[in-house]
This record gives sequence, C-alpha cells and structure tokens, in this order.
Amino acid sequence: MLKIALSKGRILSETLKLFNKIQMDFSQVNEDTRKLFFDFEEYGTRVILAKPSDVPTYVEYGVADIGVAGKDVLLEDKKDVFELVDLKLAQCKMVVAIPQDRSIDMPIYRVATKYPQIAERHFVKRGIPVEIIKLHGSVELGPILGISDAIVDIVSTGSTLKKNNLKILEEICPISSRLIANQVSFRVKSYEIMALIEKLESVL
Ligand code: PRT
Ligand code: MG
Repeated sequence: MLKIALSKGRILSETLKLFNKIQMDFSQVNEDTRKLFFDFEEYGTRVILAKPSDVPTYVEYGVADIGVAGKDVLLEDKKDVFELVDLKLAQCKMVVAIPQDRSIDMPIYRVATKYPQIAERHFVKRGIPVEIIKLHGSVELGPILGISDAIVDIVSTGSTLKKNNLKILEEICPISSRLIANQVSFRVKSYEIMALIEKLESVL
C-alpha cells in the first residue's frame, strides 16, 4: 500500500482534483469528518490527512511514503525528503511587505512572520541585520500594531496586503505545492512512485 500524506486546508480540494485527473477518485477524503486516513483498496493507497506543516515530518519518518506540501513549508522546515515534482498547485509568492506610506529606502529593523527561517536567510543574504519576530497568524497586523516595520508572508491575490495598507517591497521566491517522498520508500516503492509521477506529469 502506498501511503500518501495530503495537506488539509486551502490546498486540499485542488490536490484532490489533480488526483481525480489521473483517475484516482479520492472524493471520500473529507476533512470535516474526524477520520484522519482513508483506504482505497482499488488504487492500493492510503490517504493520510495532515496539517500542512506536518506533511514533511510524516514523510521524513516514513509514516507516509509520499506527500503533497507547499514549498513554503519545505523551505521553512528543511526535512530529509526528496522533492520530486512541482505540482504547480496553490501558486503564490513569498514576499517582504511594508506599510503603504513607508518609503522603500527606510531601514527595516523588525520583521514579523510565520516563516522565521525563510525571513532570516533572506535578510542575511541581503546583508541587512534585522530582528525576526515569529507570529503564528495575522502577520499583517504586525506593522499596524507597531510590533514590526515589515512582514514576510505569502501573497496570492494581494487583497490581504491591500486591506491592511501594505505593499510589496520585494519578492523572495515563488511558491507552489510539491510532491515529496520518503528517501527509503522512494527506493523500495520506486515502481509505484514512478508510475504515479508519470501519470501526474502527463496532466500537469
Ligand atoms: O491557516 P492555518 O494556520 O490553519 O494553516 P496553514 O496556514 O498551515 O495552512 P493553509 O491551509 O492556510 O495553507 C496551506 C498552504 O497553502 C501554504 O503552505 C501555501 O503553500 C499555500 N498557499 C497558497 C497559501 C496561500 N496561497 C495564501 N494566500 N497559504 C496562505 N495564504 C495566506 C497568506 O498567508 C495571507 O494571509 O493568504 C493571505 C494572502 O492571500 P491573498 O490572496 O489575499 O494575497
Ligand atoms: Mg493559513
């Protein structure tokens, strides 16, 4: 049985649609039930639902053979997993944003973010010493409440930034969902995993 960890939340429906395109109907997978895994004997797979940031952990430890996780999660919390395919789902970008009325030349001292590692690496690379403040949500409030001069966060449509009077200062990197694999599973179940990749690539 191939065990697949999928992210709950905003990327789940897009992920299920992609599998549907390769004739794997996972429509029973529903995060509103309390069930956390779903067996599909007909495809020889078990789908495990996980919090997005836990998917790489499940895959690293082999609880799941493969998984679908956002590049943001993979960059923030580097795990020993193979990144196999860019599934091009949930495309967005990681950016530095500042208040709309702030000049782009003003120095930045404090940065609020859910992604301290990504933010730290970005500012170190630019040679800018900043204090990183880790928040678990509503990062856009940082500059409004005065806890930070800037934020590092994901932008998709841009409407959240706009609503909070923020603007993009710079783009750090593009983000999308990736297919990842456990390093041992990738060897032991290479036939199943390669067959799946081939099908996914044919519909991407
Ligand atoms: O939200 P929660 O804490 O419960 O869980 P989570 O944030 O871990 O998961 P979830 O489901 O919110 O996001 C899962 C994955 O979706 C992320 O890891 C990204 O890879 C991907 N993704 C794609 C996004 C977005 N687009 C996105 N727009 N994740 C978050 N956002 C947020 C962003 O943080 C900001 O608050 O949406 C807001 C901006 O959106 P726009 O459209 O207003 O620009
Ligand atoms: Mg979220």
